[in-house]
Amino acid sequence: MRVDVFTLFPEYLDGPLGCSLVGKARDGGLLDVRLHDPREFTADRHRSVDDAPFGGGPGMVMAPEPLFAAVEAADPPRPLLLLSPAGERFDQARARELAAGDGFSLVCGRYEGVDQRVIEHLCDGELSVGDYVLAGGEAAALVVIEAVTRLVPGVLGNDESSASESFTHDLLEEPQYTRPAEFRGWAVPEVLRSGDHGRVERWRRAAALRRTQARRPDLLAGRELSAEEQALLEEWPDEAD
Ligand code: JF5
Repeated sequence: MRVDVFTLFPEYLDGPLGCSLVGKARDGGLLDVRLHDPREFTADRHRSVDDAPFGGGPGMVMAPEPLFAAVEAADPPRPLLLLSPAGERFDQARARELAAGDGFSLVCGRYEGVDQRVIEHLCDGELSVGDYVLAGGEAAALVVIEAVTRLVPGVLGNDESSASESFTHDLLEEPQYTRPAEFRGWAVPEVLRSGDHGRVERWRRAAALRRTQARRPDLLAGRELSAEEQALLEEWPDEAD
């Protein structure tokens, strides 16, 4: 998987992209991340990457020339996506789509915005990681890269562990516990220590379902609970949290 990132602050991304799961995927040759700085494609004495908006108003707009030049020099994998609050929401389904290809690229917006011709004639689309405004697209790019990387085949030690997780079956995760069985008087649910694997699995599914109903009903909206799911909720009526 190749991921090219166009950013005025490559040093902002260097640290996080060298750590943890993403760093290991890069070291293992499963992920090839390339950072490109549009400032290196400026021609003027001041190396300007932004300019005042036509029509007036506060702030600066990222100019098209350095971004076009950086992208044309890199010939990056497509789709080329701009991170911006105006984009389509990035979610697990989008992460799966990007992980299924062999690469994609990200443009990190900065300042008050990006010249519209970059959006219309250079990028293939716009992605948002949520309804808030960041100082720039860099933190959003990290979100996208990490969510996609963990779905790349071979990246997780256990190929099942990403697939078996909640968002793949559109439920939240059930609560998790480890030792000790009792901590400061708070006991781990008895069923998890029962050794009855069938009962444990049913408890987990009931707990995931209850938690999703309580916290994220939007994830269940538009679908009926199956007869089996209704039976699970009746088997464990008190697992709401
Ligand atoms: C940005 C103009 C880009 O703020 C974001 C963002 C929020 N959700 N997803 C991305 O990106 C930076 C700010 C202003 C363009």
